[in-house]
Amino acid sequence: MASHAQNDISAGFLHEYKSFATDAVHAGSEPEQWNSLAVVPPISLSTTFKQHAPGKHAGFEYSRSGNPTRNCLERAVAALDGAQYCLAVASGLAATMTITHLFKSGDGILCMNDVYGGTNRYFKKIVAEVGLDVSFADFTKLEVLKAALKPNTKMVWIETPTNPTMKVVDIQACADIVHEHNKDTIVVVDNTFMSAYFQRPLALGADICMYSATKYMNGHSDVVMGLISVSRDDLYERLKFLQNALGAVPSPFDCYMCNRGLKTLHLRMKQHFKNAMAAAKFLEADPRVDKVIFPGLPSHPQHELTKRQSTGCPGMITFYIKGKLEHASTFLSNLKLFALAESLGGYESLAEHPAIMTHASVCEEERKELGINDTLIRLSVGLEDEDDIIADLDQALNAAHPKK
Ligand code: P1T
Repeated sequence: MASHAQNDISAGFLHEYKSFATDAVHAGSEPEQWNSLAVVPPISLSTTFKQHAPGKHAGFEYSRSGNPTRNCLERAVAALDGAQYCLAVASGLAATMTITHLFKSGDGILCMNDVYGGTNRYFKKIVAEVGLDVSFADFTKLEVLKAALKPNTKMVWIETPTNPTMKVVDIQACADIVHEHNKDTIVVVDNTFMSAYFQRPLALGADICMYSATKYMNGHSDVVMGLISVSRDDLYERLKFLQNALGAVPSPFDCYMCNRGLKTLHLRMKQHFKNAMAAAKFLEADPRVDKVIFPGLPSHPQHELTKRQSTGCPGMITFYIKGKLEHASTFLSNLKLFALAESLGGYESLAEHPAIMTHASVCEEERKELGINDTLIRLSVGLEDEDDIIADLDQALNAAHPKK
């Protein structure tokens, strides 16, 4: 794929996926699907659908198994992921749960060692307890992944960039290794941080791409949802069965909202990238900061890989503030524009303390190993003016480290 011109922050990254903006605006929302020719998909609240004769219906029976508004969203996301199919579920964790129900007791699940705290908790405290063989490894080292694969490994779970330490995993290289080990082992990529705009895991050899759509895909911090994209017919059929049989489905209203959010995904992500790049450069040059981790910076250990497999970077930055917990706390308590809150990927800037907040459920020893310590701060850089974002970071750093 071609690269961008050198003066653009996207220089060297993959080129934007073809017709992405057009698909974001139109895919799944064709007016011709409605008798009314509604240009904006209606919110279809009916839980049930009339049948002409038993088993003879117009495509919908009962809203858990299928809903017209959900159908619009699912078709839109499939187009944006370059996938054949998508399934919407009630949350990111509901997507993780639905996918994990493809497997049974005794099957092996191998997960990237740094993942969202709730994913770690689900695999360790629920999946492992019901007899699946759960293990974790650092996939940034391909030889570690290779050594960790076992004869019973049925699913490999990649998150990239990882939450919160922003490690970047080579999706294509991992998929090749896993499928060489066993072509039937399912490679899943949690694409929450990147969104469909910046990364297409299915094109890089993954079998399933999933999201917490609560983040960038919806983008407005007003919906909790999960999405699962897939192109293999057999996997889709089984996951569709599970979507209905497990029942963790989203409401039609939330589907409408998420679909609405998708219309501007490309515009939002470009601005997140621009603002985050400016904030990351500011933090990296600041003596009150020990280290900045942002895959868009040349200092990131997998910067070149990020450019090879992504079209850009989202608004996620983590950094280590100089000092101790009290400095991180003072910084976070003094932010004015950034809200101190969990979650990410909305239009508004958020900041949080992973060790105390999003990753509190990860055991202390593991957190230490991963670098989730008292001075680690995670930012979700929003869509405000770049100068205001930087001014807020600067004044909060001043509060933590007053000039003598
Ligand atoms: O919150 P939910 O929609 O269930 O999604 C879970 C989830 C899955 N994967 C990733 C990479 C995530 O970041 C999350 C949720 N994360 C947060 C709430 C957070 O603040 O990191």
